[in-house]
Amino acid sequence: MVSKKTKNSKLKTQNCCPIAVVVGSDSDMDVMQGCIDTLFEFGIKPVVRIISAHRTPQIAAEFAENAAQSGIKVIIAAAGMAAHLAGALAARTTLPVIAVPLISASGLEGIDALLSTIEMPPGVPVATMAIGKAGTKNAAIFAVQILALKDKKLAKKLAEFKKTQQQKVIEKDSALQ
Ligand code: C2R
Repeated sequence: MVSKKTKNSKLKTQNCCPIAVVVGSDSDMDVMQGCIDTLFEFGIKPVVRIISAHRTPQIAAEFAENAAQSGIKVIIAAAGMAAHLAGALAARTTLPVIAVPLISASGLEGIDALLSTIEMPPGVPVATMAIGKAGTKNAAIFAVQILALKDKKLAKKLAEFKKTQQQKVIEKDSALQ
């Protein structure tokens, strides 16, 4: 029998944290903070996990298999080097998976991560963003865009974000004239 407490905490999880940010290593956290900060700007506190398809394959599998049930709607996965994390998660869930290829201290400046992330076989798509910092921010915005399809408040925030972004460029251009 499910106790009232367990039932309530399950419900709580289901209602919170629609976005998960998964990194392959703690060494990815600095750059991925950009993604987390952008989500915060939209009022979203993500679930943040360090999980590796290579080093913790069992945990990666369990995370992906249980993600939808625990209320997650979009997974952002970021890794450097031979970045199989996003693909491995996508293999075990029907949730959309957004990937950010990262530049690792060793490796090939992110090209290694980009190619191992983007070249998914047909049937297991992964939405791959740009390498590094730009990709971390775009992953957050793209995830918000997915959620905004069913969330009018988020859709409004996205429209405001675009407007502000446009305004900033116009102001910089004016300052040059
Ligand atoms: P360490 O700094 O921990 O040695 O990791 C991580 O994302 C990191 O960029 C070096 C790099 O290895 C990456 N990594 C992967 C995976 N797990 C860790 N690409 C994976 O499962 O794909």
